[in-house]
Amino acid sequence: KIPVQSRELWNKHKVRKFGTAEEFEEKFISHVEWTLARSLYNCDDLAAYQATSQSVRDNLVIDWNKTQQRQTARDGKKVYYLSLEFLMGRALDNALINMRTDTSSQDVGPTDETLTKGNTAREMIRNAMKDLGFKLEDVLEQEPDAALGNGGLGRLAACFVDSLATGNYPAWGYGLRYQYGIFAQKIIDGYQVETPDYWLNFSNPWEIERSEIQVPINFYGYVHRPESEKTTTSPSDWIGGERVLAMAHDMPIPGFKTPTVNNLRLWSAKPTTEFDFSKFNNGDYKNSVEQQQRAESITAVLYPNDNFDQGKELRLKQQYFWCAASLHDIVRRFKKNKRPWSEFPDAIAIQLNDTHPTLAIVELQRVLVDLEKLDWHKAWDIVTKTFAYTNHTVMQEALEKWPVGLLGHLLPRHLEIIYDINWFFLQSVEKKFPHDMDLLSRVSVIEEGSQERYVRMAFLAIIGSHKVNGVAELHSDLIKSTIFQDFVKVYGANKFTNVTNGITPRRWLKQANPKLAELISETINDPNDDYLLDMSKLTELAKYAEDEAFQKKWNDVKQFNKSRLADLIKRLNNGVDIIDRDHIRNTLFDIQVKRIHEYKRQQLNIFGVINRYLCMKEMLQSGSSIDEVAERYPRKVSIFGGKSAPGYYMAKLIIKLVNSVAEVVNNDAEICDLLKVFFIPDYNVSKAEIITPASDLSEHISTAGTEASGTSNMKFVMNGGLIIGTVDGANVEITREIGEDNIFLFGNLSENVEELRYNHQFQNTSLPEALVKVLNAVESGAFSPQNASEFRPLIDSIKHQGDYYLVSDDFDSYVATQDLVDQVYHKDKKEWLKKSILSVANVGFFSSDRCIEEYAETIWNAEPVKPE
Ligand code: F55
Repeated sequence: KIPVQSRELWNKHKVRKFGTAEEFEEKFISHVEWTLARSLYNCDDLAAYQATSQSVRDNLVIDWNKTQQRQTARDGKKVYYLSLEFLMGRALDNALINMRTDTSSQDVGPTDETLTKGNTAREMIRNAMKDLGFKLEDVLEQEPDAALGNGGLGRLAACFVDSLATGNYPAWGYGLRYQYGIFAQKIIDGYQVETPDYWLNFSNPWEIERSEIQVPINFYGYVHRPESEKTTTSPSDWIGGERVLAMAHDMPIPGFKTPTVNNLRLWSAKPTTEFDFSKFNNGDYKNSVEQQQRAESITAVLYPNDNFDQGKELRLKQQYFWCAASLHDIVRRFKKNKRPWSEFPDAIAIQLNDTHPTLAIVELQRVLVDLEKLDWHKAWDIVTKTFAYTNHTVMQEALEKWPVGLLGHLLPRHLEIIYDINWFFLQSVEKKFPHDMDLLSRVSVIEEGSQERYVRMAFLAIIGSHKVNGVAELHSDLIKSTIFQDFVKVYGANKFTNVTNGITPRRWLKQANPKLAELISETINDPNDDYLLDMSKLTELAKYAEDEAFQKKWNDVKQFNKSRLADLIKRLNNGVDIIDRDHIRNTLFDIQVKRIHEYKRQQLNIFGVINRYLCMKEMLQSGSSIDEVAERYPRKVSIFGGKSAPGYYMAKLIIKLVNSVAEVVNNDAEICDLLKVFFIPDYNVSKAEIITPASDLSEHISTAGTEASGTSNMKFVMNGGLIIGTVDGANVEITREIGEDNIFLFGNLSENVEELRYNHQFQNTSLPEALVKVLNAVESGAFSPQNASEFRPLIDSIKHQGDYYLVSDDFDSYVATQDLVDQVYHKDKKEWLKKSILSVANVGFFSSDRCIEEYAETIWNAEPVKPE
C-alpha cells in the first residue's frame, strides 16, 4: 500500500493518454527507441506495427485500469465468459476504430476537438503514420491473427467480448493462451497441409503478462477423507500428484465509443519451481527437466477439431487447468469483499461456451465443499444459480463425453463429486417420475451400456446450470425436442431458452467494409457512426432501395470490394489473375467460406459447379455458340475457403476435389472464362475481412437441422451479399428479418430429414439425373486423370452409404435455385441491388450487442456500469 502522503506525488506524475497526432508521434518514437531498441535507421513496417500497437495499448491500459476500478467500486454483478476459444483476429485496427471520439469525458484522448471534423482517431493516426514515413494499411498487415479458435464458436466469443465492452458490462473473458492457435493451411498439389501457427514468434504487444498471478493446479493423485467424514459429500482432501502453474496474460478489450476497456484473461502453463531433487540427486537431471517441460505442453496447442469430440487426455487436462485457474481467480476476487457465500450468485454470473468448461461446475462445488466447508446442498444451490450453459450443436459426434476411467485418474475428487451430483439429481427424477428406470438411465450423467462408462458433459452442464440456451430459434427448439427432451420433462421448458447469435458490426461492417460504412453514414446522415451502436438506424436505408443514384453508389462499393478480393486471389494464386477485371461487374462472386465439414455440404456446392460446367460443355458440343452459353450460364467465380480438421478424411477429400475441379475448369479455354473456381488457402479472420464484403452471393447450405446457427450468414448479409441457403440455423430468422423475397432458400426442411434418411437406408431411392451425370464424370476421372478412383469415397457416401447429409435429396432444388440467382443477378440488376439494400437495412437484429442485452436480461441479470 502506498502511504497517503505519497499520493500527491503519484498524482503529479499521473500518466496521460496521447490525444493529438503530435503526442502520438512522440509516443511512437519513444517506443521505437525504448521498447524495441530500434531507431530511425532500422524501423521497418513490423517495428512500426509494434510501436503503434504499444502506443495505442498505453492509451487502452489507462482506460483499462480505470474501468477495473470503476467496476470494482460499483460492485454490480460481474459476468465471466468461459470459452476455450477466442478467435480474435487482429487487434490494432479494431482498437483504432473503437478509440473514443466523444467529447463528454475529461479524459485526455483523441476527441472531436483534437480531430478535424469528420475525421476519426483512426484518420489521425493514419496521417501521423504517413508523416512518420509509413502507410497505415501496410503496417496493419504486419499483425498476425490471434487465431485461438476453430470457427463459429470461437469467433462468437470474440464478438461477445467486443459487445460486452461496448455495452459497458463488467465482464471478463477467460480462456487459454495457446502457444499455437489453429494451424496455418497450405495447399500443396491440391491437398491441405497443416503447418504450425507461429503467432507469438514476434512478441505480442497486446498481452500483458501478469507474472504475479500464478495459480497452482493439481492433477492425478488421490482422495483422502478424514475418519470423521464418512461420505463423499463431506469435505475431503485431494492430494494432487502433479502440479503446474497457471500464469495470467491479459488482453485489453476496448468498447466502441466508450472508455470501458474490459479484460480477456488467458492462462498459460508453467512448471512449478519445485524441482524433483530426488531425481536430481540420483543424477537424473535430464528426466527432471523433462517433467518440467511436460507442464508447458498443456497450453501448447489448440485442438483443431470443430464439431467433433476427440476425447484426448491432454484436452481434458487443458479443460481442467483453465477451469480451475479461472474459478480460483473469480473466487479470490469475490472473497476480498467478505460477503457471505450465499451472495455469490448475486455477485457473479458464469456463462459456459459449450460444454468445454463444464468442469468449472464441479470445481466450484469442490471449492465450496472441500475448501470452504459449506454444506453440500447449500454449495450446490450456489453453483446452479451461478452457471448457465450455451449449447452449439445437436450432432452426436460433437457432444463431449469422457471415459470414467480417464476422468477419475486425472481428477479423482472431481469424479466423486460428479457421482454425487448425479446421485442427487437422479433421486429428484425418481421422486417426480417414480419407477421410470428407462428415464433414469437416459438422463444419467453416466452413460452405461458399452464396455466403457462415460461422463456426459452436456447433461452435467444442464444439471449444474439455471439456464440452457441454443443459438438460433430453430436450434433452440431442436435441442428441446431431441437431445435434451428428457430434461424438458424433468425441469420444465422454462429452463431452456434461445439467444440467437450475432456479430459485432464494428469489425464486420466498419472495419471490414469502410466504403460501405461511409456510404451508410452519409446516406442516413449519421456522421458519428451511431448506427454501429443502434443498428435499427439502418432501416433508414430502405427508403433508397429503389433509388437509382443510390443503387449505383451501392454497386460501386461492391465492385470496389470485389476488386480488392480479386487482388487477394491473384496474390494467393502466385500472381496469376483468374478473374477478368474488364467483366468484374458482371461476374457473380459466389462464396462459401467456413470450416470444411460434410454437414456444411461444400460437396453439394462443388457438385453444383461441376454440373454447371458439364452443362456448358454439353451446350457447346451440341452446337451452341459461346454467347448462347453465356446467356444461359453467365459469368461466375465460385470461391471456397476453410480448414479441415487434420484427421477428417472426407473433408480433406472435398478440398482436393475443389482444387482438382478448379484446375480443369480454369484451364478450359473453350468456356472462355465464363466460370472460374478458386480455393482460398488458410481462411482466417483477417482474410474474412476482405472476403465477406466482396460477395454477391454466399452459400449457407447445411443439411436442415445440422447448423446450430451459423454466423457468417449474418456477416455476408451485413455487407450487402445475398444468401443461397437451406432452412437451417439462423437462416430462418434472417429470412424473417430481411424478408423472404431477399434470400434464396431451397431444399428439404429439418422435420423431413429423419424420414429421408430412413428412405435412403431401407427404400430404393434413385438419384436425380443431373447428379448422376456429375458423379459419373467424377468417377470417370474427369478431374483426376492420374487416379480415377481418387474421389470414390465422396461418391460412395451418396450412392452406397445412405447419403447421410442428403446431398441427393437437395440437389435439384439447389441447382434450380442457382439458376434463379443467375436470372436475377444478370437480368434484373436493379432488383438484385434492391434486395441487397433491403438486406442491410434489416440486418440490425444480428448485432451481437442485441445478443448480449438478451443474455444480460434473461440469463445473467447483470447491468452495465456506465462511465460518468
Ligand atoms: C469445437 C470443439 C468441439 Cl469439441 C466442439 C465444437 C467446436 C466448434 O468449433 N463448434 C462450433 O464452432 N460451433 C458453431 O458455433 C457457432 C456459434 O454458435 C454456430 O453459429 C455454428 O452453427 C456452430 O457450428
